[in-house]
Amino acid sequence: MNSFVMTLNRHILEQERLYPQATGAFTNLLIDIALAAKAISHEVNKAGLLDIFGAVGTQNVFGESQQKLDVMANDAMIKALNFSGTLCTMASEENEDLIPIAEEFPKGKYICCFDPLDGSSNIDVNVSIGTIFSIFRRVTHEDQPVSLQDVLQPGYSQVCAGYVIYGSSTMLVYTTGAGVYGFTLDPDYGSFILSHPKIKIPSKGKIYSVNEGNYYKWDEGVRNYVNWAKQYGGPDGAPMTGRYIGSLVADFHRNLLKGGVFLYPADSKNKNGKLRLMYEANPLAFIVEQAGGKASNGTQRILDIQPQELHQRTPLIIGSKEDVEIAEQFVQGKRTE
Ligand code: AHM
Ligand code: MG
Repeated sequence: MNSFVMTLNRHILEQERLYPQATGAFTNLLIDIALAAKAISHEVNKAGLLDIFGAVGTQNVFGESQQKLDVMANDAMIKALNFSGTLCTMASEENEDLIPIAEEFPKGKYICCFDPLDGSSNIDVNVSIGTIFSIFRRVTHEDQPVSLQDVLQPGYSQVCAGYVIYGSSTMLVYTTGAGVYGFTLDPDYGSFILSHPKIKIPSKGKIYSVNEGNYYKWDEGVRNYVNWAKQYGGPDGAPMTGRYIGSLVADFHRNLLKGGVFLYPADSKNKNGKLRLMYEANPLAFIVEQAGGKASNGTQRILDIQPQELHQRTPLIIGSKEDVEIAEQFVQGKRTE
């Protein structure tokens, strides 16, 4: 490998050196998340073999019991984060309550919220899925027992957020508030290599991404926006292009690089939308803002929402700045066409 290759570890170290008071704890935390991501990536790549080597719940040819991938991904994250010695607690989309750090490990001042395997309903059909994470610093004193108050912080307090996409290659994208950086996993070396420095989302895109099967359950404002987007929303008043994978990380990643808007609005069935504030909306909102984009629930900036509960849902409109602003106008009834 040539010495100019910027690996994720080097990049994190370099960023941390910008802060003389840094202790290295944060570096360890991100390195451990990357380690879990590699383990998950490895398992995701083998997912199709489950049908050949045995179904979930049975043993494989080596006598090992098969685990559902989302359970495996959750375990991998919990194990890696326990070990890092940098957290005081963690929260996963898969666990109802906060996950304490195991007795035997040292504790730190950070909190990590994560969705271990988002879009897992897509595993069976070989569609890209992802892991999303969000990191906060605790607000109570380190001598106190950690509480829910430490976790329920608005998104603007995040110190880091990122996601891993298990796609045609595996990529890790993260921000610490100083720009967005994307790394591609080199399967030969097992290293994440900087492939997308300083990612910026175009200020206006031509892609709209939404589950239109919900059309008749939406409010009029959302319907008006989507009707407008498919007629006039693109460059020079041309129609926008529809793209919907149904896997948030994949839909978001495409829009981040190409521009456009992703919506999961509230509907008559899901009054607060479907996606989770702490595990999905907040981390992606931090990333999109760092890339020059926007994220809103229709009336409020996602990062300003004060969470009330761990698994709170929120409507989400996220992507290119102009596209999100136009969608907000429709949702708020300020525009109908
Ligand atoms: P999950 O966390 O249970 O995997 O659900 C989240 C997923 C997102 O990846 C995706 O954006 C959304 O659900 C798709 O929902 P729908 O199938 O209703 O369009
Ligand atoms: Mg999810």
